[in-house]
Amino acid sequence: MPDSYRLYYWPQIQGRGEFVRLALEAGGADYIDVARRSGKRGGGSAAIMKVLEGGDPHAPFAPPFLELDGELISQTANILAFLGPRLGLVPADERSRRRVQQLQLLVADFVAEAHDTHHPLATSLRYEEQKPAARKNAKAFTTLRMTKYLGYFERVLARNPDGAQWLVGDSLSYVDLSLFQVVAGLRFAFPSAMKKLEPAYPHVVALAARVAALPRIARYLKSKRRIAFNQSGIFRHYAELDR
Ligand SMILES: N[C@@H](CCC(=O)N[C@@H](CS)C(=O)NCC(=O)O)C(=O)O
Repeated sequence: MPDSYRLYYWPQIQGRGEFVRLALEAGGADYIDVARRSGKRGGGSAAIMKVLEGGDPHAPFAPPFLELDGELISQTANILAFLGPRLGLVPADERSRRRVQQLQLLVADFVAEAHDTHHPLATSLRYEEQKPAARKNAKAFTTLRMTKYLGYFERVLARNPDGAQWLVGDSLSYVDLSLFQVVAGLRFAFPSAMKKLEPAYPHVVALAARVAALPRIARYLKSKRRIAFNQSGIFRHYAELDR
């Protein structure tokens, strides 16, 4: 029996761990969400800290990270590039795989900017300590950056020579799952901005619906394994930032 994948991510939030969870779920992988186990069963944030501070020469800088057969693999996009071929979530040819990864790195940039709307000055400061800057940042994000990123993904889909169903080629890849997650996060964080913007990005909206309807993903989204969006994650809803 091969080992189960062991995912390590903060147990209270979807965060960047969610991009990995979605791939594991869509690929039907056998995995353990280590930190979501009880402390008694070796879970909780302590499980993450134990690895980070345990002295392994390849210990990651931060979660999410994946453990398999004693190897620790970190960086969200890198974890997905590792999982993609194993879980059937990338096309077979190298060129397409590079394109999937390029788009995944763009998702990472998009996610970092979404995070910075509520933490524009410093991640270490509380939101309440950076509210005026957050307002300015969120305004620029919702009017200029969201439109630029969503517009780009819309064009990638519309111009896909294999049809506009998926971002690369003619089948689902991990970056489709990630774009779904970004759309879900933006809907939670900026419902009013998204309501206005969505009609301009019909292919992106359709892709998000297509991913949500995949049988394994639909089951996962209804399950307890899917943590609800909340005010501690990357995507947070502050009404004053969604004007
Ligand atoms: N580039 C990394 C970023 C990892 C990251 O920022 N992890 C956050 C949670 S989403 C964290 O715990 N960071 C701790 C820190 O930066 O000190 C990735 O994509 O995985």
